Amino acid sequence: MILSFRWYGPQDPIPLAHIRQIPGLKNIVSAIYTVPPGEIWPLADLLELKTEIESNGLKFETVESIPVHEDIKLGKSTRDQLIHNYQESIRNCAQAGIKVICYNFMPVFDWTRTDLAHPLPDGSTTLAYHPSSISQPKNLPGWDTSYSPDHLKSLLAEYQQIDSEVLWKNFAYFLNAIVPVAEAEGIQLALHPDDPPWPIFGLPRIICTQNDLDRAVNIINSPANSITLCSGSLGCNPSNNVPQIAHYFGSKNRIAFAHLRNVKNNPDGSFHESAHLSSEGSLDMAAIVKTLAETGFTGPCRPDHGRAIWNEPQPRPGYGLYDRALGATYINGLWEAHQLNLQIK
Ligand code: DNO
Repeated sequence: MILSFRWYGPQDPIPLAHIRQIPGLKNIVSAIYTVPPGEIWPLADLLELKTEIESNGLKFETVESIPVHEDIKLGKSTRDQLIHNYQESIRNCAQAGIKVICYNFMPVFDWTRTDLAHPLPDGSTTLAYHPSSISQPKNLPGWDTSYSPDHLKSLLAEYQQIDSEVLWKNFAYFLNAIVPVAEAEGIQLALHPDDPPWPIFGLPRIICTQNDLDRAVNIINSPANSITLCSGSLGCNPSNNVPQIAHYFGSKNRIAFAHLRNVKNNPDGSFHESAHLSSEGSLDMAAIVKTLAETGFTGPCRPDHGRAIWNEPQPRPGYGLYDRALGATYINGLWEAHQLNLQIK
């Protein structure tokens, strides 16, 4: 496991020098945020980012995410040019030393919450989701892509024609074009599950369960076609057994990237993102890390969203330094314990 941390590039208020002070932290997960979705990520931009990260004593080997243009998901005639551009971005990433590229196939919206500052009893705030408050589509500040109200309206109208099987078909078309390129370039693509893992605003969501992930990795049976094990995204549906999912894909060697965070699920279908510690939420984080250790996971792993604590300003909700750093040290502890355990066995 390579302990990693997401950083939003030079515009991120968190200095790389501070991230480096997290014990055991070696790698940065980042992206080119200045290029619109669908366009080629220039090699020069990737190299510039890499140089900045390396000059702070860290490595840049994981990209999260190269956004997939909506025309690809919609299967429009423009998709071939856009897929060609995606292939070029993969090639440029490989030239810059990237080994893992995370991406998702969620129509229009990336991760979605209804409350960005849900108060917890300890005085911290966190991201939360309540089914009854999910009415109006809104762009969230943490997303890599956001749309103007008019663009959003026309996109939602276009998706009226797309059901989940059409989306699967368009996804397979995309994978068939990009996986061979990734494979040739020595890159692992890491499909991120949908968050939350159910349809929202009447839009289909197809990467929600172990079966969905399995269908995806079987479209092309190659380690280049792997997944991101995101405990929080999968875990907010209590019927997803995250340790079991980790075991299933870990044993097949198809987990290229791990996002570790905890969620507290409530009987009414609402959830909030708790502190990483198992006892704070609904997920058995120790079991998840143990499974990754036992199945020989060697890829990048990052703490995911954190709460807002110690009055830290969070221009990007969930992506402050303090609570994610606590999450990182917790992951370190779990990992060390399991490594020790494996040696003793
Ligand atoms: C949430 C993240 C997601 C993730 C993308 C991957 O904070 O885990 O935004 O980056 O869905 O493509």
